[in-house]
Amino acid sequence: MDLLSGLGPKPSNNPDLATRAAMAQVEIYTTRFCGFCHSAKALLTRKGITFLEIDVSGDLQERSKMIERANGRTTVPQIFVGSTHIGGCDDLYALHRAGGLDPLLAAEGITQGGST
Ligand SMILES: N[C@@H](CCC(=O)N[C@@H](CS)C(=O)NCC(=O)O)C(=O)O
Repeated sequence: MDLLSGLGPKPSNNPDLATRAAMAQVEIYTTRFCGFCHSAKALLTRKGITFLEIDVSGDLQERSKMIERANGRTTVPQIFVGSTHIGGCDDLYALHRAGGLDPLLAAEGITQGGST
């Protein structure tokens, strides 16, 4: 007999997407073969920002959730920094060029380890 049966769900080292999203501070919705997604991820990586990537290529449910969270925007990527919706790749780079990304990361309590 399984000694753990009846004790509820077993702890998991592989949390589901909802749990990972709740833990993540930067989230980026992407599809495969998306140049804008690659560019956006490159900037985040260059800045040493850890992010959760949600690939919605074949996932209608997550894509619907993205559109809802992004106030109706349907293109990928859609990027969220903490509770703030940044928008797409162009928006991310524009924010960075305007000097607004670092203060936003700081305001959201997100640490970064890469170059600026
Ligand atoms: N200006 C947007 C352009 C994004 C864009 O056009 N993404 C393409 C994929 S690379 C897209 O979402 N196309 C429509 C679709 O796949 O539904 C940005 O910078 O994020």
